[in-house]
Amino acid sequence: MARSAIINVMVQTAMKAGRSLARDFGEVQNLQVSLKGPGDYVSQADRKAEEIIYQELSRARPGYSFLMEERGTVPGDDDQHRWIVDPLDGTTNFLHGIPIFSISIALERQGQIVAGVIYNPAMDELYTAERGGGAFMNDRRLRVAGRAKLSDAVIGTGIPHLGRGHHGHALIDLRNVMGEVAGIRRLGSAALDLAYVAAGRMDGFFEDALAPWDMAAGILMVREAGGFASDRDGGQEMFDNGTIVAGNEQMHKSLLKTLQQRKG
Ligand code: 2AM
Ligand code: CA
Repeated sequence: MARSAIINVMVQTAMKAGRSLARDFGEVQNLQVSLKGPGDYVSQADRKAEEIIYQELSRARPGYSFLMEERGTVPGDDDQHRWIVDPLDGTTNFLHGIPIFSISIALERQGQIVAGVIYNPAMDELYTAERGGGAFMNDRRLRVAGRAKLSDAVIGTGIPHLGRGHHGHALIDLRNVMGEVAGIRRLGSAALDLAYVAAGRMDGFFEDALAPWDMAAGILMVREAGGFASDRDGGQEMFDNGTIVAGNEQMHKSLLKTLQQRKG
């Protein structure tokens, strides 16, 4: 399958940062757990990956602005284009030697996500999507799962990082959804959760308190695989309110309805 120039740039970048993460992940698995633990080491791995991505993308497309997890906003001369980057999504998994983490890179043009790449270096799974061009995993075309009933569905979610004792809302959502579905999965990388929905591995996904870099590439991935993604009110303010609900058309609708049982 021929990839477009922009997807090529994003793939090369994600693979390069992925090699760096994979090396550091190997080390994490070998690290003696010292008093400090591998935490500092992991934030270094994170920053190193972000630096690679920043350098590669700035060189390939000078002037584009950035929104990155570690650096935050980096303005550019080109006000039409913005990279939205998470250099390491699934940090807690990475820290614990669990191979479920990813690099997420999205490109926004005039406020619209037009390309997305999500790469899990530990499993060597590369997800790509371009607006209007479909979604792929390692060049295989992706399609969201076809299940229509919530009772048959495996649904992914995440527990928002709000600190101990602040999970009341998440627990209510979880109870409401668990009452209706076949199973719940909690992977720990929102970008990969969305890629898994695109790949039909999970029938849907919902989470609150996410940042744009956790979901930008994944939203496009789901849509280009024929699915739907919105905020929990059914609107398109995911980046503003940090909520997301995704799945095939029926699943997305049913999940929205189930989540509406919690008001406020
Ligand atoms: P991260 O690994 O890049 O931090 C898991 O439910 C999802 O929540 C992951 O995508 C994770 O991204 C994200 N997340 C958001 N805020 C977080 C925080 N403060 N600590 C850890 N994960 C966070
Ligand atoms: Ca993240």
